[in-house]
Amino acid sequence: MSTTYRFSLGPWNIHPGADPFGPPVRPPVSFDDVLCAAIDLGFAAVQFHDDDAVPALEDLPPAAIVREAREMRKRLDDRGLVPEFVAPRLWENTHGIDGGYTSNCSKARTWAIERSKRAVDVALALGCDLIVMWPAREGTNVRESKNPIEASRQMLLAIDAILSAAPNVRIAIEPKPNEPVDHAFVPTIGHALALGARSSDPARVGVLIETAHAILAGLDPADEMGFALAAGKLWSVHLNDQNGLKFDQDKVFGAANLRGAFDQVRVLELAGYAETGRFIGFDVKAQRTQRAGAATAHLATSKRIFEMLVAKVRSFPTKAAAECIANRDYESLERLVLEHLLAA
Ligand code: XUL
Ligand code: MN
Repeated sequence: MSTTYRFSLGPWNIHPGADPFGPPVRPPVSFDDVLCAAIDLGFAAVQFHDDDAVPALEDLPPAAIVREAREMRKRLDDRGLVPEFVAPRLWENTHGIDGGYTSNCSKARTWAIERSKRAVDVALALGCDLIVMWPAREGTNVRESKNPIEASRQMLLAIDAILSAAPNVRIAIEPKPNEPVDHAFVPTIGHALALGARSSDPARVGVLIETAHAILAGLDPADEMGFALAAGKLWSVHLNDQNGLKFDQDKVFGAANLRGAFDQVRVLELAGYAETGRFIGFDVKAQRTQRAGAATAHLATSKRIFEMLVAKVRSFPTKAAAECIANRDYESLERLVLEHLLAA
C-alpha cells in the first residue's frame, strides 16, 4: 500500500486557448506532445474522450475502432503510461444537439447509447474498465422542454445499457449543475449516487468529483468527496478551482480558495485515497494569455500545490486540534488551521 499519489491528465487540459469570444491563441498540441508533457510533468495516466483515443470513431466499423484503440494502447505502453478512463463525448456531435440520453428525439437517444457502447469498446481495447459519464447536455435551457421524470428514467436506461456492454465495465458519473445547459438533470453527487443505486448493478457505478462543479452547485467539494468516500464510490477526481458562481473556470488547484483545497486534500488523506491506487486528475485549463511554450504550467502548478498541501495535512497539529474540538473551542481551531496554512 502506497501513500504516494498517482496523477492523470486529459489532452483537453493542454488547450489552444479559444474561449466563446475568440479564436485559439496557441497552436494545437499533438497527442504525442501531450504524452511527452505527461511524462515530463510526472503524470502516470491519461484520461480520454472516446474520440481522443480513436478520432473519427463514428465513421469506423467496430473492428477498426478496436484496432486503433489497441494502437493507442501501444503508444501509452511504449512510454510507461496507462489509461485512466474513457468518456463518450456526446456533447460535440450534431446528434447530441438536444442532449443524448435525454434528447426529445428517440433517434438521438439511440445514437447516444450506441456511441457510449463504442466508448466501452475503446476503453476495453485500451486496457481500462472505467467509463466517465459527464451528462453535459442532459438537461434543459427551457425547463418546460423536457419531462424531468422521464429524463431520470432515460438516464437510468443509459447507465444500464453501458453496464450491459461488458461485465467488467464500471461507470463514474461526473455531475455538473449547469453549463452548457441551464439546468442539468444530474447536478450533484447525491443525484449521481442515487441513480447508481437504482441501476442494474450498483457495485459498478461510482462518481468522479470535480471541484468547480461542486462549487457551481453551491456545495463544498470536500464534503461532496466525503459523502462519496463514505460509500466507497469516489473513483476519480478532477481537482481545480472556481471563483464563485460563474462559468466553469477550471482554475489551478488552490488558486481561488487555498483552504478549500487543503480541505479536499485532507478528506482524501482521511480516506487513504492514495492507497487505493486511484488517480488524482487535474481538470485545469491554461489561461488564454499564456504563451505556447508555458502552456502546461497550470498542470505543474496544480500538482505542486497538491503535493504541498499533502505535506500540510500530514504535518497538521492533530493533538492540538483534538483539544480544541474536545473543548468546543472552534475559534482556536480556526486559528490553528489558518496559522498552519500560513506557516513556512
Ligand atoms: C466539463 C468537464 C469535462 C469532463 C470530461 O466541465 O469537466 O472535461 O471532465 O469530459
Ligand atoms: Mn471534469
